[in-house]
Amino acid sequence: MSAPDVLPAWEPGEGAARARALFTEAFGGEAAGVWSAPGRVNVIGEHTDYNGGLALPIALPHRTFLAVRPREDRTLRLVSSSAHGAAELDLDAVGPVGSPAEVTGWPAYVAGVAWAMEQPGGPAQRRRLPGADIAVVSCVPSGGGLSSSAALECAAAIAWDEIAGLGLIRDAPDGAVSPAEVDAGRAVLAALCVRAENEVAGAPTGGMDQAASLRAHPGRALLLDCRDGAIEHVPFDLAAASLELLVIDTRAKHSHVDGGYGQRRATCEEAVGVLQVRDLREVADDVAAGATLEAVLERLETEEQRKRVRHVVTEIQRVRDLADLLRSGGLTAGGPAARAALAEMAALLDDSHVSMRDDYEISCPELDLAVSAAQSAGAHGARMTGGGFGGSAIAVVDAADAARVRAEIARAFEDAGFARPGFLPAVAASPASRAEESD
Ligand code: GAF
Repeated sequence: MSAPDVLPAWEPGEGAARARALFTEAFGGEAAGVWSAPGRVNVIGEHTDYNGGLALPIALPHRTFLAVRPREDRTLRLVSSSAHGAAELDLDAVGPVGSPAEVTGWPAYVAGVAWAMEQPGGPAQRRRLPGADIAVVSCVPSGGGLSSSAALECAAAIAWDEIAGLGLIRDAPDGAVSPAEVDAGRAVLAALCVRAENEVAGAPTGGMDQAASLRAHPGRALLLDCRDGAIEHVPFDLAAASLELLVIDTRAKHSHVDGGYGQRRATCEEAVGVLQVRDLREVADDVAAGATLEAVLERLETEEQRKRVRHVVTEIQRVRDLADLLRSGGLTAGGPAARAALAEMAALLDDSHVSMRDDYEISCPELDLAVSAAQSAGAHGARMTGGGFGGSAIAVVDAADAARVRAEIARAFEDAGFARPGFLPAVAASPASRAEESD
């Protein structure tokens, strides 16, 4: 067997240089600037976002770069280095799914952001955005469950913010972890990107991915309260505990425009109606305060509702538990305390996978194999991550052992006759920003 496919993030400066080169080749002349946004990997808290719950993603070092030059008119010309190709559209002819101005395919993620910004109440409602020529390059695997769509939207959002002088992106004082006045503008842009994805691209997703891409902080996981949008940056430095977060792209493709994601969301909404609660977060909070989950489940009408609710409620608690563990610093305490913390983290990740496989029913053979092969190879916990039905899994491994674990997972995939998986070394990286030549 040849060496496993490791998919590193681009070197500093490489993404911006590639985007500028593609821009010049496609449009001639120079881009006015390059803006970039990361993909994300969720550490824990899956399908909790649209239930008002908690999630704990990190921004990946893998980013999407947009080289942009504003235009005098309202034309949007897009070119991508991937197989997605090129597109040209008119910003005055962009509308929601089902309208005569529906936009299909990947351009919807870029044009949709402009559309959302110009809607009533949006930051560009009065001063409409200029058209633009945009060249897109990315090292976020597409269809890998690592939010390549959110990276595209968020990079477009910060580019338009600066080009049109909307003033939502502000610099943080050096070293400060996302002061409220800086985060507020980013939260507004994240909400606009969600609107673009839901209404123009037609994917009924929650808001975790856009929050991670715009509001994350390096070296921290983003504890996101999806009910009120509050965030906390929780320390997430596995290297300090000689650990590594391995992301395994199973290469089983997924899409949230397909029905499975929307069906899960609809069943949660049904359950909310039956239970007469504001959202499933309310149930999770009641259970955390001492109510019995079984008693709640008995009130539901179908076994499907029971399984989906059990996943969401227990998953929200797992997010709380993992955030507590990370805050406690137990992983780096050394000796028995560190071993206990590691065992607790492993149990939370493993339980999360079982819950998604058996109760939420969003796993697939490739994801299950990635998880079981990682566990057999000695991982300290593994789970599928993201929306499911394909995409990626994560495993926490001893850093010194990462190459062996990758090889064992790759061998298991080969033995099963699956496509070769890709492996992404993941650390908690920076949120969306203007890309300097060194980024
Ligand atoms: C996808 C969605 F886009 C997110 O909003 C979230 O629901 C996730 O699946 C599951 O946790 O990434």
